[in-house]
Amino acid sequence: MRRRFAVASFSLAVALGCGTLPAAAAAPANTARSAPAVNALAAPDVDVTKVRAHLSELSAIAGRNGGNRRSTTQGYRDSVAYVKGTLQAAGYTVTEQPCTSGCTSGAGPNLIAEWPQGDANNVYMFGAHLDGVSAGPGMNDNGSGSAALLENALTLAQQNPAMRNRVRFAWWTDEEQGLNGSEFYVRSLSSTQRSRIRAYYNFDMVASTNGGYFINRITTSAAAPMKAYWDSLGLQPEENTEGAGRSDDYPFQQAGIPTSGYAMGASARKTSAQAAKWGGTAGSAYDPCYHRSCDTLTNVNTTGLNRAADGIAHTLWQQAVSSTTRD
Ligand code: DTR
Ligand code: ZN
Ligand code: ZN
Repeated sequence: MRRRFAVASFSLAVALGCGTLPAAAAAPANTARSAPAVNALAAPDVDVTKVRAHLSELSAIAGRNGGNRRSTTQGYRDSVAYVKGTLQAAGYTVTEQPCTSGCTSGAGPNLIAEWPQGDANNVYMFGAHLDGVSAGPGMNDNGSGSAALLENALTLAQQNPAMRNRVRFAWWTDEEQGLNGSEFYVRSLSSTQRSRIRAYYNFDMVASTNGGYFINRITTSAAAPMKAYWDSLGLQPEENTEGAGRSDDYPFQQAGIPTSGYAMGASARKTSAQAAKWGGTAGSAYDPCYHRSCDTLTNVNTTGLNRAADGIAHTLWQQAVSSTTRD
């Protein structure tokens, strides 16, 4: 029944162009003696309208708090309260981790939410920084990653599939002041806890208005499901060279944990070859409002945001949701 659903949703997804990608769709039907499918269950579509609704909440929070969500401000603490309350309402147990060393004085906490099913010895983490800079509301940087992740967590809870592995979500504090929240988190883990994290996926600026389709460490096996999804949409993704070492995947990478993630780019300029394949303006920044007051709700590329949100779901389902077994 699940498998029929997966196949049916695949054709529907292709027809709608929303690209749900079940790994087993290409497998021949008559494979009774072969190994079980790795994952026959397709990820659901993540509703980009709902992702945008989370962004609107974060925008309103900035508006009530002097126009920004910097880690040391009430705008950040209200952002934490919004994400936390929304997750709790969906059934998550959510932990605030105060950053007690290495963070800016007065920085708010990291927020960690784990879906309590699947093998706790195999953890797949998905993270985004929730803080912004003081110049503006931080809608692309990084309301986009934060909101895409939140709607994925809600979608997982709502679907409640049988789980093979553990999924843990994180919203980081104080990234803009030096990757401090994520670095504190990685340092707070014992070596055993670190060794259980099979991969960490980062989402920082996934809705740049003149963006490209970038994947961190694109040739690694951790990146494979992220790349497979964007490949299935024909996006021809490239390595995220601009963002290397500049976001919250870096402390995980330094600790020897496989990392990947999506990004659409910051202040670097789009090349003419990139404009030819992705559209947009060659010679202009991927995000012309990077760290500026104009990083508002109008500075959000909804198409890119949708493709990131759906690719996160694809990766999460591939890595952690149970496969359907064959006879
Ligand atoms: N961590 C980003 C910095 C950043 C710079 N270039 C890129 C490219 C892709 C993603 C992120 C970045 C920030 O928060 O400002
Ligand atoms: Zn950022
Ligand atoms: Zn930034």
